[in-house]
Amino acid sequence: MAQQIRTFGDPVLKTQAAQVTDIDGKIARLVDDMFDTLYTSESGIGLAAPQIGVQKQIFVWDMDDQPMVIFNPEIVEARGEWVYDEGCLSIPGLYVEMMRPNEVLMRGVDLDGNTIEIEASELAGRLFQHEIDHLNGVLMFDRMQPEQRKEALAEYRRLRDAAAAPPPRRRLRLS
Ligand code: QAP
Ligand code: CO
Repeated sequence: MAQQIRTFGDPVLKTQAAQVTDIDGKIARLVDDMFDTLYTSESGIGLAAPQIGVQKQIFVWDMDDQPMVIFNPEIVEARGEWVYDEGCLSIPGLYVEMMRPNEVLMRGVDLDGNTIEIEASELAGRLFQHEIDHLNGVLMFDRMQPEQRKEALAEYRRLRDAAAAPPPRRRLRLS
């Protein structure tokens, strides 16, 4: 079942997620919920367990109609630099140019419990770094310089408040 996506300000997004020790039926159902939530979202390509309130080291992604999941992921090598307009389902509407390493090597565990390594650059490399940040309680704001953070926070608050505002009142008069 699709779960509610936790947004910036929710304390769960700032916590360190715990390692997954056994991949049982309960974990499989959680992964299903994460995919349901990802596919129910508008244009999401990656989702980490803390974003649905679960403090476990899991993230799912789907960049080209290929559902993927990884447990206990870590970046073991990173090189280069790449600037990208990064977004996050937990910070809806905000996209911020961020510099991060371009090419990464990610190591983790798949659904069968096997250790896997995935090499990626550009969009996929960015996704892996972004989602692993979630598992460590790190959000985009935490990676910004003070100036950029101030500006981005102000912009996000504007977006959020505008989205939460009640619709304008309209009255229909008898003619
Ligand atoms: C993480 O991000 C990511 O603001 C996944 O209104 C970041 O799926 C992957 C989204 C950078 C690659 C590069 C964001 C959807 C989705 C929003 C997402 C929004 C609707 C973000
Ligand atoms: Co995110």
